[in-house]
Amino acid sequence: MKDLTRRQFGTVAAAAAALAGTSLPKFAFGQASQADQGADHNSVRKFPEGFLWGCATASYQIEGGAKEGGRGPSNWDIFSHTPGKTHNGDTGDVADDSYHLYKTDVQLLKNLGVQTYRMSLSWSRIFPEGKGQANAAGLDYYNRVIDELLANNITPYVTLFHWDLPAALKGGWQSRDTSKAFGDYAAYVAQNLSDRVTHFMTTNEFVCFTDLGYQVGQFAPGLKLPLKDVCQIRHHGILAHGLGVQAIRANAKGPVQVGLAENAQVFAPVIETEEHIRAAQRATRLMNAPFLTALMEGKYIDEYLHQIGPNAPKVEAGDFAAIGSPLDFVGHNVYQPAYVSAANTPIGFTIEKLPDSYPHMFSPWITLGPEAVYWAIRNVCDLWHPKAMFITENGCSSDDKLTPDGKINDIDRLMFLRNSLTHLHRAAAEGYPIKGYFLWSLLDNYEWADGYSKRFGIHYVDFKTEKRYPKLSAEWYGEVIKQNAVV
Ligand code: PNW
Repeated sequence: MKDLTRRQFGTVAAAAAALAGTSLPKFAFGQASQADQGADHNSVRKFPEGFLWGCATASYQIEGGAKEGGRGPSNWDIFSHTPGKTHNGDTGDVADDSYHLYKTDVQLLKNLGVQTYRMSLSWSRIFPEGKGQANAAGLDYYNRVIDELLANNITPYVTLFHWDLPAALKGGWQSRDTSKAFGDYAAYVAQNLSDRVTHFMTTNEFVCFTDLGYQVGQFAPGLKLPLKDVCQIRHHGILAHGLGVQAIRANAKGPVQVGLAENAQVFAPVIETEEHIRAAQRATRLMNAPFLTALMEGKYIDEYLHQIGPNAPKVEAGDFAAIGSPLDFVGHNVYQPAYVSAANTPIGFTIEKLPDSYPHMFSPWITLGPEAVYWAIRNVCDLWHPKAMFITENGCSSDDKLTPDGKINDIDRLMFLRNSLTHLHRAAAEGYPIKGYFLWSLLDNYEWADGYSKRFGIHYVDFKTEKRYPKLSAEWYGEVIKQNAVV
């Protein structure tokens, strides 16, 4: 190799690659591979028996049918129809048209071989006004979807709130009444679906529908309120979750498993040594204080209250009894880590700034760091010992191009997912109670403020014809599921 320049080596590698498609003799390099000696390469990459594989989606991102079946408008209908709020003015009016094409989508799931499917309900389809009179046609749509899943041996995992809030609820999450309305909605869903649905998630990603909606303004309703309001809004978010957990348990027709899907910030130690591992743990607890930490500990920790000072929310008696309700599982959405090192400061850690050269996927915020999956599980388990965990979302956008023969070779997504699963496998192998994995997403869909410009699916969707095409990553995921192993 010494005498080869890099450029020459590249040429040699390219020539080898060109030859690889032809019939190079097996022992070209003079060695029998382990496979030839009968080794099972996948045995060390196998997941525990019964590990659940699934895909995830969300109502506003895939359904369309915005005005059909008596659905009331949501905050996202209003936000996406407001000029300048979303890429290209894109809306979820039609999206993947899963409102009509749900049977096609269930077949895609079936072809993958998944055991589970994480979907969300549009609250304003079921309660067009957010509360009061329920809309039978809205519930019926979900009855049809759920029955279709069950008929195909796929277990639905249902999220009650994935950001599409009924527009009729005055003040949105600024109002404590919205948390109460959520509890009533959860009760109704449990009464009507729990004969067939046994796994529920209350809310998806608190920070996205509170801070990003009401402080940053990037998501619906697009406000930029001061911190005091934001702290109150965060409180209403976690209160809704707590009231939802209580309502589901009180109204379920049989045994149910209740959790949530949360995107707690994931902290990985810069180097895997005791001091940095402890720093990552401290960061996990402190940086997620308004949300997951509050749920798991049934209180706002002192450090958070100290940090927000006079902006602390008004908390009523009984709030934390609901918020701290024990959960059957913690669902964790994972996209990227932050790296943490130990520091001799009162908080005891430093969050490292990423160099400009740090790589990312097609969405710039998805910086690469597959060990996030492992540390998400380990930090939460070591801190709070949940009974079970799921990765409720993991995936990435890719600049997918449909070739004339209908193929999408999303090698970068495959790289991202395969590495994520390697770290998921580590968590399972070390005995953490990780029970399943939901890939985000089954389909390209409405990516919120990014509109249709970012594709996260393992099936490509032609948004003009609504035709679905499996990408290379779908073929790969099917193989993962078949072998129950990282492939
Ligand atoms: C999650 N960020 O959202 C959501 O649960 C999905 O609905 C969404 O499509 C998916 O991830 C991919 O974006 C996030 O900017 C959106 O940090 C943005 C961020 C995080 C999560």
